[in-house]
Amino acid sequence: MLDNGSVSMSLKKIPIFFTFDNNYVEPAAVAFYSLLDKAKENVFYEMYVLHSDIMEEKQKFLTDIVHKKGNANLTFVNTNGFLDEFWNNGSFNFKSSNSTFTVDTIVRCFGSKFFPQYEKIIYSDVDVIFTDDISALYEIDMSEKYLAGVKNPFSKYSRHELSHLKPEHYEILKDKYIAGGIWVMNLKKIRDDNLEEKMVEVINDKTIIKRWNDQDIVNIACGGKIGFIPLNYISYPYLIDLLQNPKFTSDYTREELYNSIINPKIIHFAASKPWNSDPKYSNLWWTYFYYLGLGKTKIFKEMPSKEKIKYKKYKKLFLSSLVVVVALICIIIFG
Ligand SMILES: [Mn+2]
Repeated sequence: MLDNGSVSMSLKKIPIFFTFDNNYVEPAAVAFYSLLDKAKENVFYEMYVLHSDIMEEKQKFLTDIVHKKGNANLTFVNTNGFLDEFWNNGSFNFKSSNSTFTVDTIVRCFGSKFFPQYEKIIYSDVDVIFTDDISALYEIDMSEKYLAGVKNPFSKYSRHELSHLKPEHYEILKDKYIAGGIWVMNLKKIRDDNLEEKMVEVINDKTIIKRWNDQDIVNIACGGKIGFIPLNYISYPYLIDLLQNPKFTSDYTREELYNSIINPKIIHFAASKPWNSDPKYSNLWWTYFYYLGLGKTKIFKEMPSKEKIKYKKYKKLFLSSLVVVVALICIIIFG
């Protein structure tokens, strides 16, 4: 029977995967809920988590959140042992100022190994809040490209960001280096050209410094066969402050930079996280956190609380005033 003139919208099934460890389950819950909450009505996500240690009860907890929204499936894929042969070869940068890199960080480069059923997939970090539907990502033209991502808006301004690259890699990547956070992966082309082998070569090559780990691996291996997605798919909370600096330059136009803040699709807490610092949009993140009834876990315990950060500031101020006072007393006494 005809549906009386109403156009039935066909359901768009979109595969998307995430990689994180047991400590990141709570941030992942915020990310998952916001993704599904902002999804258009005709979008259904096939969600996957590649992991090595997420506990059963936490898997159930995330699955319940996804089922409550009803517009997605969630599957956990255990990756234990996958990277054993080269994980401890010392070529990774395990710590940055705000985050720790785990085996799960590198696994995300190898989506093609875990999802033979797909020709294309979206990858996303979980230190994010989705603030809009992102299904248009799945439609972008990927021909001749291995990966599409957001071009790093800071590499022109902070030249040291790419200073670790070998000259031959820098030459190819200086205008093309994509950030982590959100990627569209052309799994078919990655498999057809055996990019996986190239990535393993990059990992094993001790002369290649992997300062940004997963990002360096894919950027170097792809050799510039990369597509770009708009900057509002990674709205950086601290970009607005940088824009106030007259010396700030970027490959993006002023309009694109501001648009990424005014119309964000994904807010990415790439540097400071709401749980260890107080970046912009932290309130929105904590609102999701409390709404979902999330509890504190290891990452929250290890990170300094807001109070401790404030206390540290005052301690510094106190100590520097003390030095000044002592210096003044010395000048008075000893002339
Ligand atoms: Mn991130």
